[in-house]
Amino acid sequence: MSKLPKDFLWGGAIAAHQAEGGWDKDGKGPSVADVMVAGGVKGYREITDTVEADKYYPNHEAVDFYGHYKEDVKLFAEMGLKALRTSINWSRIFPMGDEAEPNEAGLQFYDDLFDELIKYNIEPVITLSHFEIPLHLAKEYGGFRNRKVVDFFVHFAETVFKRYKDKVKYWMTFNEINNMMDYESPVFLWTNVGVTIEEGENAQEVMYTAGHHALLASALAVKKSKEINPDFQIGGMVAYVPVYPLNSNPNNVMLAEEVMRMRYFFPDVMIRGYYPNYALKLFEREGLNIPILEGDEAILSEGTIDYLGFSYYMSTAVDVDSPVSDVKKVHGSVPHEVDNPYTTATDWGWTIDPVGLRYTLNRLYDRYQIPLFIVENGLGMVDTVESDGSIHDVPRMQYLGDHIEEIKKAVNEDGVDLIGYTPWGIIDIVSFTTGEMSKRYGMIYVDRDNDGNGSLQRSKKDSFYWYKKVIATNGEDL
Ligand code: BGP
Repeated sequence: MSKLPKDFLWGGAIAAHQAEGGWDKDGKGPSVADVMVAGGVKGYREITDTVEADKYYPNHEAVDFYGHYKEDVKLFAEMGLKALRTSINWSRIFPMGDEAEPNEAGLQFYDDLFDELIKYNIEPVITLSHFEIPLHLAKEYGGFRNRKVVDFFVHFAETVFKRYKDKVKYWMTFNEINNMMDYESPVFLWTNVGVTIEEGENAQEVMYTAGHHALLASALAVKKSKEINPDFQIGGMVAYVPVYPLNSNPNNVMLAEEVMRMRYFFPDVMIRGYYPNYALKLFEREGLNIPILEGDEAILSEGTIDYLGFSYYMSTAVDVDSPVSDVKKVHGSVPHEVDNPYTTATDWGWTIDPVGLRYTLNRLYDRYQIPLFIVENGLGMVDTVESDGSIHDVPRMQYLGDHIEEIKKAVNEDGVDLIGYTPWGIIDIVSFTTGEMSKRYGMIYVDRDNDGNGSLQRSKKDSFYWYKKVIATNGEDL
């Protein structure tokens, strides 16, 4: 079987708020992530709107990538990474979010990080907003429900595009921009667009309003980027959880298609440059008053993205004959969601479905015909440190190997145009949904527990050596 392209970007992914720590260091302001306490083992974390002295906030120190980045980048280079995906912590650059002038110390940190990566020929792949909106923008402006925040985002984007125009080629605007469509789970609206729903508000209308403003912000940032460096590649990023009909009942096939709009709506607008009819019909049917102003359509059509990044962890299934479940499954409340008897699941209930990744690559490439980038995929699991310090994370290597096999089929047999693969949590970091450290994704172990105890010492898991070999053989030796 033919190999993956020789310039395939094998990498790893983290996010500022889950890795850096230094939450208030060198002028950084609080972000929406800094007021989220842990949710307890396998529990969804709660959001508060301030930092309370007697509570533990996992993201405040995280795994101190802020202080350890040189050591960590050296380890990434030893693995042979060709790319590292991370985010620029917005509130490190603009502590309140609405300032005119940026925080130079924040800009300097990312200059130093990118220089370290480039020293080892590791391509930075940078997300502008990975759940790190300045807390001030959320509390004082209401986040992206307020159109003013569009301008603050574009100012942030322009500032970092100009500062790093010769160091960063690949960018993404909003991480998992579609998470907000699960607006019944406060954590997703809060982290995606800094929005909370007030008593008596129409949550769907607020969500689509904030979503429209985020789409405008993304499009304006894309257009601005090309004025700064026409070689920039600006992507969007969506959480993609394919929805299967449980059986061949045509009503299940149609239900799955309708639920898939939770994955398609945002990329449809970001790639095609206009609202799909199914959304306009929904607004009309539900009487949603979305502030799409004169000139917005031109903004959207002139700021379409160059590639689509996406996260893939799991798939799910629906059956119209099962009750409409109001139990929140992960990554999106799906009506009539049922377990798929043909897939297994992780200890956190995320289904394990490698074939679903090939299916996803085909669905997205057929729909959009633009380059794709798998910027998150991985297995959250509990790792055991043996008495000799070794960590035999066989399930993680199995999971990743099975998914890479499907990636190779999608590229070599189906002809999907795929830029690269950056498995999530290349180093152990704080879980986004639960705030735990025990839900580990990394190939590098970090001595840190759910309560913030530990030396932060890094050590290599078996998967560190395994992935090094995978990259060296361009995915041939799994
Ligand atoms: C995605 C986020 C990532 C990451 C991942 C794993 O939704 O984009 O930030 O956290 O989920 O989720 P968790 O860390 O909760 O296991």
